[in-house]
Amino acid sequence: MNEVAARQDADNRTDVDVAVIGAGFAGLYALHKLRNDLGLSVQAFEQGSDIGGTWYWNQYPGARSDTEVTAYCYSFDRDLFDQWRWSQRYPRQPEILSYLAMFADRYDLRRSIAFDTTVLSATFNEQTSRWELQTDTGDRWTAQFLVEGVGLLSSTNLPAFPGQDRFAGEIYHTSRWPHHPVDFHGKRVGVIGTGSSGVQVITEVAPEASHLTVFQRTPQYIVPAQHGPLDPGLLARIDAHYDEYWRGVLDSITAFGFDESDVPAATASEEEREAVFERQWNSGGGFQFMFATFNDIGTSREANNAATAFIRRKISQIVSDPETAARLTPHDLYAKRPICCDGYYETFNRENVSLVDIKASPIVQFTERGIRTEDAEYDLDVVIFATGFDAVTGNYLKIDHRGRRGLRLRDKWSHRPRTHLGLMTAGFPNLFMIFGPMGPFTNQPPAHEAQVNWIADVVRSVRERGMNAIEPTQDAEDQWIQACDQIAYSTLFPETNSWINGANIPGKPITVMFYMAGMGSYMGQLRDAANGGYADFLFDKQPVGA
Ligand code: NA7
Repeated sequence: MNEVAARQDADNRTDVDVAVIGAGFAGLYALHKLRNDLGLSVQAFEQGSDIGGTWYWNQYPGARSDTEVTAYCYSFDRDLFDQWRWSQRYPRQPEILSYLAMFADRYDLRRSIAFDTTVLSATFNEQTSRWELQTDTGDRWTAQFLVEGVGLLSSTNLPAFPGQDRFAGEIYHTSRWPHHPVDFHGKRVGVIGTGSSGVQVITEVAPEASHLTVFQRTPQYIVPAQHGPLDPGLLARIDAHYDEYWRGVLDSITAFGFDESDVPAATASEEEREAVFERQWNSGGGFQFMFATFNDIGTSREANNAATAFIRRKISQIVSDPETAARLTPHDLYAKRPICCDGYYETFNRENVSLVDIKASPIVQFTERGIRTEDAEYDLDVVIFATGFDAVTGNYLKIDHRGRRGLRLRDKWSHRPRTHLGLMTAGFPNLFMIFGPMGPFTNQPPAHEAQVNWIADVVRSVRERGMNAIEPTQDAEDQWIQACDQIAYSTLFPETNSWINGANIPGKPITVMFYMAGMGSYMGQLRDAANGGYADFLFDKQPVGA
């Protein structure tokens, strides 16, 4: 379809139909769908100097997807899927970035993206029913629809330790990694953080550094990825049943593309459980370990205990020094975002790697020479922060959103984020959040695609009805939040602290932030909303307040 051109208004602002924020997996697809399929005028804004989002920023050594790549890609274009050949099961960051670059070129997306541009504020004008955007480059735009793909895990958490400025060495954060190689040869490296990013960077840097000191606050359950070539059998199955494969992805709980278990652990004997866990350990994958072994690891204490006991035994078998093994061993529930990484525990058998328990002996300060904890000082040349993100809400709240009657999103969400379907929030008409708070807890690319397709249908519907705006009713939003809470509290996830519930950021409200009933159920909710004629939404013909 031919796209509509942008217009310049009397106040020197550029008017478009849709503004998209973010040029990662989500934003790129939104730009393609709305501009190339719907023929709308679309302008995208991206903070980075190039496309990629997460894969642009997270260029740290060892960065790779831990979703099997056949489900970590776009599905809507069969030719694209067939033409692009992934090299391995869990591709490294450069390969994923190349894939996204190819995608941007294939659909001629770059010309509609303003790079090095941060959207500072988005204000809904009730007289015109349009969003007015202010960027850090001084440009002003207006758009009828605002679609944000700003990243679930993009707003960096960089703790400030006393004395950090005095440190004479280099400091990096995994998610703001420089776009040039960093040499660790002969260097004493410290890593703070042992989440998904930490375990990848630790495993990769250990063989290079002269010494690696890992500052661990909370140990995590880490299973092998069993990285390797793509399974030709899986590729052949997808090739023969392409649509069925993707239907299966969207019908599943995790949207990861593997067969999820329907067997409760309680129905298996101890020997059977052991055999199932061992098989999964050997075939790899974090989400697989949680969801392909039994169907109740995340909901039943007994099943959870069986899984954690197995992983604890593995740690003690792999790690030769019993004291180090004990420090690496978690004792809480297995109810965080599951992690996989090859060779992680083995890394602690290296002569040049040591583990510091900073819960027992917290970091007191940085010195000129390194890090001082309560009971020791560590001389370092490089410190890598792998301390994660102000996840889920962080990037939304960085933009000063103002909805109806000047309502600020920061105020509306001061106690917790509130959305309907994880996509829209009452009082902020025509604002769509891709993978926004209270959305599904799943593999992202298939979920992005489903959500953007839904958004495109809504946009079409608003226009076909001759309306100006749409937003969820307060009632629908309240019910969605209630449902999300009910579902989450029927699982074990709220019982552990992590970025999933906001507990990783001091002062952030600890609350449910996901719809945890699975992708299949979520797809049903999206379908119901559309098939019901968006009965839970208010359409607006007149500009609000006119
Ligand atoms: P995570 O999973 O949030 O991990 C962050 C790690 O950093 C974790 O071990 C934290 O310990 C640690 N951390 C955070 N703040 C501090 C301070 N102030 N002092 C010491 N240690 C700290 O982030 P990742 O980047 O690894 O992964 C995030 C997601 O990105 C991942 O789940 C994938 O979905 C992709 P804690 O556990 O809080 O004690």
